[in-house]
Amino acid sequence: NRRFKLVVIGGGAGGCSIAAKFAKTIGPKSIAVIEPSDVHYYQPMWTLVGGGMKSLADSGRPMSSVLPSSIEWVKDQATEIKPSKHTVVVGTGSSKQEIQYDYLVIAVGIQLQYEKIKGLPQAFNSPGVCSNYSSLYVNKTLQALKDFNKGNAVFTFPNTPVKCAGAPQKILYIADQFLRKNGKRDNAKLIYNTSLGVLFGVKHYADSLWNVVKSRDISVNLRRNLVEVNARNKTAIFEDLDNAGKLETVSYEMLHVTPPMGAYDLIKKNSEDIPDAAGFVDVNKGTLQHVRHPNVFAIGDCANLPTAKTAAAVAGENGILFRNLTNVMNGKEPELIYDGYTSCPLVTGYDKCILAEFDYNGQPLETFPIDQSKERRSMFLMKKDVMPEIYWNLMLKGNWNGPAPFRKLFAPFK
Ligand code: FAD
Ligand code: UQ1
Repeated sequence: NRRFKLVVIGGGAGGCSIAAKFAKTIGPKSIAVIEPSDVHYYQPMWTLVGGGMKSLADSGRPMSSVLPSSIEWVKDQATEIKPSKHTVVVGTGSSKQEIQYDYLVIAVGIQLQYEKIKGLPQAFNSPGVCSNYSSLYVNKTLQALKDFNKGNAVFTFPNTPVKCAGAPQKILYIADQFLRKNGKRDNAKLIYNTSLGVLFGVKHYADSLWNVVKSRDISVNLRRNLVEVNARNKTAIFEDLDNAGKLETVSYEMLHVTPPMGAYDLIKKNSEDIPDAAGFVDVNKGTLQHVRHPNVFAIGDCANLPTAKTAAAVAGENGILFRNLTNVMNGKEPELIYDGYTSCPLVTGYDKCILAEFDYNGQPLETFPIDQSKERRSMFLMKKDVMPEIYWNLMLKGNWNGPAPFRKLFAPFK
């Protein structure tokens, strides 16, 4: 059995950046990161991979190259958290081991649940069915666009919490532009079926997106939830969430699936007293500290923070968690309060983007002194070329707490 001052579960956006911050203060030897994957993916790039603007290889780096050097990398899955014993169980069967912590940061992200839709994941073996949400299926998106001749291109949004709530419709707009460029748009009907009752949760941006939808001749159906994919006859079956039991069958030439998502069993089932009723880590919305276990914090998609789950939110949470946990390590109380900052670069084509940024109250919290609800090339270039640099070179090294300093800098020009 081994003991570390700080154990971090997950080496994704949140885990990696938090480990990097603490490596500089408490020293790398006091830190263990539990992470089974060989590759760390910058998932926000997958929207661009699906549209053929970047490659899957561009989005990944070896995990060993992004975790801070000299920390202990436990290359396995965490399978149980025992907060009363300050212990994380790692692995199963004969490879099972226990790791003890003084302080714990949970950063495991959110689980994709394709299997909750009848016919998936098997239908991914058939042409036309794709999903930007997984490294396994993202390359099928560009292929489906290239293969498209005529018919329906259908895009879905599930009836669960998701990460990056804008991504399901970014690929819709990219597909529209791809088909126009290739002279196939007249033969295509673009359909966006979303479980939500709105196009986007923040009205300021939803208004703009409705204009995009109208000007591009896209059909949007609200409150439609994908329940089955029948690859043999190329149909997708949706339930009408406002008419229980009513199903609609839509034939597709291309189908982009955003999978249902949910808390990992590690949190939901296998870690006593860690989850809330919905299965996410039960933390204080302001301090990110667990509401019952003061030496446990969570960051990112696995936390029950009522904001849109994004890497931008992780950036905003980063500095808050670091300061507050540092205080706790020093026998003090948490002091910084997270405002729910999150951002979603709503890519609407091959050269434009609406940069949504907002807080817990759904109030726009924009960085730049321009109207970000407009489609802009500058914001597209920011998303495509600047954000990856910020992510790899600053954020994962513990040096990016989100754009708040720039917002303050630009405030006088608003
Ligand atoms: P992740 O980065 O997903 O990392 C979780 C890590 O935990 C993984 O490495 C995983 O292997 C590990 N893990 C899981 N279970 C265990 C376990 N039991 N034990 C140990 N380790 C475990 N965000 C934006 O800000 N802007 C965007 O434009 C954007 N676009 C997106 C587009 C797509 C298609 C997708 C899929 C996501 C997008 N996001 C975007 C969201 C962003 O990628 C996530 O919100 C962000 O990665 C969350 O960070 P995280 O650390 O919580 O989880
Ligand atoms: C951001 O900070 C961030 O985290 C690294 C993202 O994730 C990829 C984003 O998409 C965005 C938009 C931000 C916010 C940054 C700026 C400069 C507005």
